[in-house]
Amino acid sequence: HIGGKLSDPADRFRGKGTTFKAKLIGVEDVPESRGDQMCQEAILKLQAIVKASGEHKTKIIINVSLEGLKIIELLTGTILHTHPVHLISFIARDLTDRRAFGYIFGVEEGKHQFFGIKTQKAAELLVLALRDLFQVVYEMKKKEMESAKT
Ligand code: I3P
Repeated sequence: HIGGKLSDPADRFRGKGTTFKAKLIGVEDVPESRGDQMCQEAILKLQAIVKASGEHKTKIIINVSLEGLKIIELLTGTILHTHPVHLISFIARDLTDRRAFGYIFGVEEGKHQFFGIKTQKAAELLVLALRDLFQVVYEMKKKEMESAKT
């Protein structure tokens, strides 16, 4: 807060945004756009599938910016998924694993996908960053609408 100037919560998400190290547990089609229990079941199922396969989860970088969420393969730098904020309908912590969470992405009308993620540190850090991002994007939209009115 140099010179008493308050930092803008949007700053963290501008430009390249902020990144988190994680692993992709898996992706699954789900019937609804939201629901805590549905997400908990989906993540447990994906964890079980990975475990049974004996394979390592893909290491990823999650980039969080005003553009939304990008899932980037750590080893190759390939962008595996791009998820704009307005198409993310739900975020759920995994109550059985402090390093896991998931979110629902709206692929198209009536088609929803659940992304299960295991973070390197506490999942809460990424979940809170996403909440902040949603708030920031909401405030920006609101300001845009207000200035369009006048
Ligand atoms: C690993 C261990 C790690 C896990 C890793 C497993 O099994 O469970 O905690 O990483 O997953 O292989 P082991 O102890 O038998 O070596 P995460 O905690 O990040 O899930 P991975 O192989 O999918 O990376």
